[in-house]
Formats: sequence, structure tokens, C-alpha cells
Amino acid sequence: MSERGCSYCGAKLVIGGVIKDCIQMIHGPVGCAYDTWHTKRYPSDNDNFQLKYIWSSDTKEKHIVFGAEKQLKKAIMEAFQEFPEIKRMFVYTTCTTALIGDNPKAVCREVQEELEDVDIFVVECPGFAGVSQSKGHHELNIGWMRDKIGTLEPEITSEYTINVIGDYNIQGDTYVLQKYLDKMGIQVIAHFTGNVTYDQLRCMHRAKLNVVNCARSAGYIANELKRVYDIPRMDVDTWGFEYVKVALRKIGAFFGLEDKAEEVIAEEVAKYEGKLDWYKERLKGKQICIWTGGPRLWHWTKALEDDLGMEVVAMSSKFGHQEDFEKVIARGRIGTIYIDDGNELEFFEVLDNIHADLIFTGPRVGDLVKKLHIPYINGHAYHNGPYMGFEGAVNMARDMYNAIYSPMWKLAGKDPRETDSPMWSLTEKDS
Ligand code: CFM
Repeated sequence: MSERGCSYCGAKLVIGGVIKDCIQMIHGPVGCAYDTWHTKRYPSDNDNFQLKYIWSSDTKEKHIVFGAEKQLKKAIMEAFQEFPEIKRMFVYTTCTTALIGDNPKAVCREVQEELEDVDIFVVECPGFAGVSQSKGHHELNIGWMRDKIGTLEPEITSEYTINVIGDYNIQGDTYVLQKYLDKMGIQVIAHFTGNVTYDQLRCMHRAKLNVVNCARSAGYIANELKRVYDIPRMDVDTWGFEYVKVALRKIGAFFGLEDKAEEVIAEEVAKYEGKLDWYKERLKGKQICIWTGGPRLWHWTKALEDDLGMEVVAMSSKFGHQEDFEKVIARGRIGTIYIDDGNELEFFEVLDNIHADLIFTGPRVGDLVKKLHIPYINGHAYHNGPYMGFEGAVNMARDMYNAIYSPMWKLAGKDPRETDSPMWSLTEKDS
């Protein structure tokens, strides 16, 4: 993939591919499968089944000419045979198989009738369906609501039940949130979709509250659950030391569990505040850029300023909507550069106009800025997460500190052929 993902990628790589007990069958040329594999880090507690494999119907020219439905059915049957313990599947269309008019839903109905104990969800969101991966989020949200929610009943173990929506367990984020909610005695029916099973997601209609973190990728499903099942939606920030306090207090207040929320907060603050303060001393006044998908701009900008005294000097979103920009501008500083979907040349232009000590972005842009000797942190998949919750805020601060203060930057601009280069005389002080 080049500068960013397509609509299919938004459905598969961002949301569907996170589900831990599912075959992800990509109906198209093998590249569509390969390019959405292993570029995100969302572990699971079943030994990372979802990260290990990738499946594709591997369509070739002859399938484009004569139709690829038979090829899809063959691939689905083979996949279920290879993984007899797995009974759930997502099937995605891609540009090629959508353009030739294949009907994957009919194929999947046939398979379900033949195999009986399997359940398949079809996502019809080829790459060209929209202008960005945001369309893929939308299609998957609405499709899941239409086809699967309400088709299974959960076992209820607490009178306080929620869905956590828009958290993808990036490097263990979901585990952190789950720990706090467990302590508060709250049952999570489903995380949409961090460390979740296909069947947990079918039970989302039984939660009393939808707690939404990433409103961009998953606000749709929260709105649908409100419309159809009258489940209230509560938006929170699960990144940022101070924001997490607010989030837990809001959830606590909803259920009358204020005391429990305060207990969790007190315990976590006691463990992590000192550590955060140590980094704050060293990160105060550092100037940074946030160039990610969209929501992380408004989740992070004020959190980094309030928690650590940093200054966010430039932000760019790949696929943020107007709503995201309104939130970013409401929380950001005056004078910060805000751009929509910056390209490489625009990023270089931004860098000519500001000073940046660090940039949060993806590995592609990250490698570019490293050549300018500016440290970058992976703002999508993180360097050493989790970044959510209290401990996550400390991890994020530690990664920023390590990146900015790394002695490597003193060497990066030196030419080793120059014998008087300080590279050869790195002093104790420098290292
Ligand atoms: Fe939501 Fe996300 Fe994001 Fe996103 Fe993304 Fe992402 Fe992102 Mo990369 S779901 S919108 S489509 S918070 S993959 S985990 S980091 S661009 S800002």
C-alpha cells in the first residue's frame, strides 16, 4: 500500500482482522490479503490466532473472465478444513471481485447450509467503495448491526453491563481497560473489537451502556444500538492520564459505582503518577506533531499538553471527517498547523515552518522523517505499548523520552568518513 489504506483495508485491517477466533477470507488477488496482514499489532489471549494466518481466494485472470465464485467456495471449504476448531469466518470482497459482480453472500449461504455449524459474515466493501478507509469502518459497522447483532444471547454475570466500542487492543490496550472494569464489577459484553470473539459481538444488544473511544471507526454501531435497542452512548477518552480518570468517573456515575471508580483511580494513580512526573520534567516544552488517521489527534493533543506540558505544533489526519476536525480544533492550540490528508511534500513544507522534537506517525512517513534526523514514534501500532490507561500514559511518555533523548541522534548527522567527526570521540557526557 502507498500513502494510506483503502476502504477494504478500513474494514479488514482495522476492525474485522482484530477478532480472535475467526478466519478472515479475502476474496481477491493475493496482494489484498498480504498487504493487510502483519502491519498492525493487536494481540489476543488465544495465542494470537488472528495474527498468525492470512487467507485469500487467490483470484487470477481466468477467474476475472469466468467468475470467481467457485474459487471462493473452494477456498472457504479448504480453510474450514485446515482449521477444524474454527467455526467463524469473515469474507471480504475486493475491487476485482466486486467489479466482476461475484455474489459472495450466495456462496456463503451455500456453505452454511452444507457445513451447518459454521457462521459467516460477509463484508461487501471493495477498495473503491469510498475515498478512504473510513468507508470500510462504516460498512462493517452497519453490516454487523444488520446481520449479526441480536442473533445470540450472552450469559449475564453482572447487573452492570457495557460494550467498549472503538478499542482494538493495540499492544494490549484492551487488557488494561478490562482490568479497570473488572475491578469495578462491570461486565463487558463485547469489546468492539479488541481481543473479542465473533459470538461476543453478536450479543452487543444486551449491554446497558455503550462506552465509545474511537468515535470515527465505531460511532456508527453505537448510534445504531441506540436507535434500535435504546442503549445510551457515552463517549470517553481512554488515552491520557487525566482523561482516563474522567472516563472512569463517567462510567461509575452512570451505574452509581462512583466509589468503585475512585478506588481504581486511587490505586492506579499511586502506582503511576510518580513515573509520569519523572517524564514530565524531561518532556515539558518539547514540540511534537501528530500525523495519524484522525481521532488520535483530538484524543492526544490536549492530553499530551495537560499531562506532560508538551506542545503539539502540527497535526494531520488521513481520513478525519468534519466532526473530527471540529474536535481537534476545539482541543488544540492556537497557532498549531492543522492539515487534512497531508502528502509527503506537504509534510516537508510543514517541517520547514516549525521545529519538531518528535513526530507521531506511521512507519512510512516515519522513515522519511528519520532521514531528516527527527525521531518518530509509531502513532498507529505504538512502539512499546499499551498506551491506554494510566500505565499506557507512562509507556507513551517513556517512548517519547527514549526517542527524543536517544544519543543516536548525535551520530545520525555525522559523516563517518570525516576522521575528526565527533562520531569517533563520543564522550561519556554524550552517551
Ligand atoms: Fe480509530 Fe484506530 Fe484511529 Fe482508526 Fe486507523 Fe488505528 Fe489511526 Mo492507524 S480505528 S480512527 S482507521 S483510533 S489504524 S487503531 S491508528 S489510522 S487514528
